[in-house]
Amino acid sequence: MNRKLGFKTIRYESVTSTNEVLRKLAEEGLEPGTVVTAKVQTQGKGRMTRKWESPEGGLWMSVLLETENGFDNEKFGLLPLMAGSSVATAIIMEYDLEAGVKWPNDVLVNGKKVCGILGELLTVNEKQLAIIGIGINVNNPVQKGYDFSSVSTSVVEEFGKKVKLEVLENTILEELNFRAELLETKDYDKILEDWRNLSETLGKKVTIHAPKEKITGIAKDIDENGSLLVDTDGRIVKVIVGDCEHLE
Ligand code: BT5
Repeated sequence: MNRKLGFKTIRYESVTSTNEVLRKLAEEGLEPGTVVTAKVQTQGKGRMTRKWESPEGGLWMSVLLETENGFDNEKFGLLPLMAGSSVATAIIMEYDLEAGVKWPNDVLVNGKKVCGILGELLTVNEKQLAIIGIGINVNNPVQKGYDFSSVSTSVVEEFGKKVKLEVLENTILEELNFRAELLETKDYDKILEDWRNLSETLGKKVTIHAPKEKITGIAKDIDENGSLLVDTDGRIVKVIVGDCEHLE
């Protein structure tokens, strides 16, 4: 990694999506390590063309990541995991809240989704880059008024008062830099172990809503590429993509 993530930050009032803006800028030659933030996103993106609600008060940011020796495509699944661990750790450090990670791309506080992560790959001048999009409900309450309200939360609703977005952003970037170094040095085991320690999914009964099937069983572990290993009556099924529903 040539530059530290966050060595430069471009701040916008309002954009469609920080991931989209960062992708455009990256295609025009923006230096890896740059971060894009926006106060509001009008077309925030979730996975699989879903919408991500992004009103003022949340932390909406995207980070352009490059690895010196090229990014190993197989390890793409580690990006949301390392971003999730970074966010959960930052929330614990700053606010002492009960934060943890849910496979594959969520951060929970007190069991509810506070943050979603969207990792994307792109190639610029034959170089593989990755965009890590991080969306956190911070000073924007979400426990009323949305169709996802019953399963989501925000920092302000859990912590009881408004917090400074820059403080959270800086701590997340420090945490993300630490894990990006591990990615660079191919210290994948440490990335996995760190995620396991913060995991709220492992050991639970889950239903995975995969693109073509539904799988129910006990979430046993993650493999070396971040796929979830689910024990369905003694048979281990590997899940690469899907939504995970905690049943307990
Ligand atoms: C995610 O997708 O959780 C990835 C979200 C990534 C958002 C960041 S913000 C910065 C960057 N720029 C972008 O455009 N995106 C990234 P997924 O797991 O598919 O979850 C999407 C689902 O979460 C939606 O279908 C809703 O049900 C729910 N949802 C939408 N907005 C939410 C919010 N603000 N808080 C909690 N849940 C939300």
